[in-house]
Amino acid sequence: MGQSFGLIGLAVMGENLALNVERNGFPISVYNRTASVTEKFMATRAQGKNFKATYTLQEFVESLDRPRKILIMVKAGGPVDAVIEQLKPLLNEGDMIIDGGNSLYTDTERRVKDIEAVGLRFIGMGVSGGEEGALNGPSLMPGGTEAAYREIESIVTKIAAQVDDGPCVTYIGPGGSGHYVKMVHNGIEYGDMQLIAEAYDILKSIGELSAAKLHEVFTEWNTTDELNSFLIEITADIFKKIDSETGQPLVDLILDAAGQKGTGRWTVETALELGVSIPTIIAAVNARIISSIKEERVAASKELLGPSVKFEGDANELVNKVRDALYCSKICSYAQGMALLGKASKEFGYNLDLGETARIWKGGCIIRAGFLNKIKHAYDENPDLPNLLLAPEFKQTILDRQAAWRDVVMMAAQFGIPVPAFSASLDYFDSYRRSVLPQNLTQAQRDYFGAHTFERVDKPRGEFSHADWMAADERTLAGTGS
Ligand code: NBP
Repeated sequence: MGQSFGLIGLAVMGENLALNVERNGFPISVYNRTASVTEKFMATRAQGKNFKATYTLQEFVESLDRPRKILIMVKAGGPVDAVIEQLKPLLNEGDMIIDGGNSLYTDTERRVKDIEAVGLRFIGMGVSGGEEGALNGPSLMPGGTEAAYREIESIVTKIAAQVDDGPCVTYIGPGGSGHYVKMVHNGIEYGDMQLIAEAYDILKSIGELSAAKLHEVFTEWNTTDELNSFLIEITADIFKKIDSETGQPLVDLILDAAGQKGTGRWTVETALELGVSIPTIIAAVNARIISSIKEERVAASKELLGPSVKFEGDANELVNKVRDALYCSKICSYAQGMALLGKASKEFGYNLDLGETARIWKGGCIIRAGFLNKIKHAYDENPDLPNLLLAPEFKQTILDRQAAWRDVVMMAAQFGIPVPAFSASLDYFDSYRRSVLPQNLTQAQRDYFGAHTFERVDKPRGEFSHADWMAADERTLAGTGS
């Protein structure tokens, strides 16, 4: 008997997932390109456990029971293709490769086709939860051929995070759907993080709340049904961390320049390609981009002065308004992410179950939150829901709190504090709820300069008109003047 599972790539994620698989009773072989990494792992965290270390891919493959199940956790992009190409000649029909990295979904589509064409099987599996999730139970988003998924179901349901209504894993759908859903999950994560950052900025820069007070506020928010979540919890923790060198709150010493890696940008790109509006997530990616030009901002801050206003309101009232604005904005952000998944599902034939998608994010992953129960419930009640804003769970809440949300966005503008994701969310809400938008004028301009034609409100949809905008007939303003 060989090992029932194999894992390639012993960096942060691979090492912790390997320990998780072993702890759940599956004998596992491991391989890493650089042998010293494997040696170190075996001498430390893997010591005394049911691991087989291998030092060539040949040895690795031969150590596994057939059909083989091999999880690769290497850097996304070229390294994944490199490992697949090296593995392919060593494998037998029916063997399965699972890519657990943050691969671009179009790469996964290609790999599923290429690999299945030679009689092997391939699963593209999004893994969320970072180091801690990988070790103790991540949220897993596997996509590919369903029969292939069923063969690893008993393993992935054990290693995933467990919540009240089951393990945080489900068969997502065909092709690159698992990585698509993981990408949008990360886009939503960008949105959540930016919204929290803006709430912090308003409370600190307008309300002048200290780190200790911010710790209290976020701790209290984390007890609420609406905001209770991993990200609010770690934010509360962050505010209480004191730097041992200086005695100051550590958060105040951290440089305000954030990076943005593949998945946030990819979410924006796919949304633009599919024509789905995700302004909050776009704002979150943009906010990181502008934060990264720190030196330029410091120079500009000396020349471009904003308003000089002093806050004279009640700090507790401000805290409550910001909480409401955060929650309303968060609903809008998820509405955008879920709308994107809905459109991709139709466009790419993924046949996604949006309620089940929300359920598997309830544990293990970075966006885990009590709030996801409401989303699951909304889709269980109406799988064809056009937008989360219309779900009974969210509609009344937003209507009840919109005044506070508007106050916060107005106040931020008065004080010169940027709140790109709060205001993008509010714009999304106002655009979605208005039956008339000014794009009649846009269409008129397009027809004027480019003869693009337009539809009319007094004629059936699909019937296109064109006007001769330059002709001065009696119906133009100039013609009706006298
Ligand atoms: P990294 O993304 O840093 O990748 C390092 C691993 O890739 C090492 O094992 C390295 O081997 C291996 N590797 C590289 Br680089 N090029 C290779 C090649 N040509 N052939 C074989 N192996 C190669 O690791 P990670 O942070 O553990 O992430 C793994 C995947 O999981 C990534 O796709 C990542 O985006 C995703 N992910 C990460 C997190 C997180 O919190 N870190 C969360 C969720 C998903 P070596 O030791 O020989 O250099």
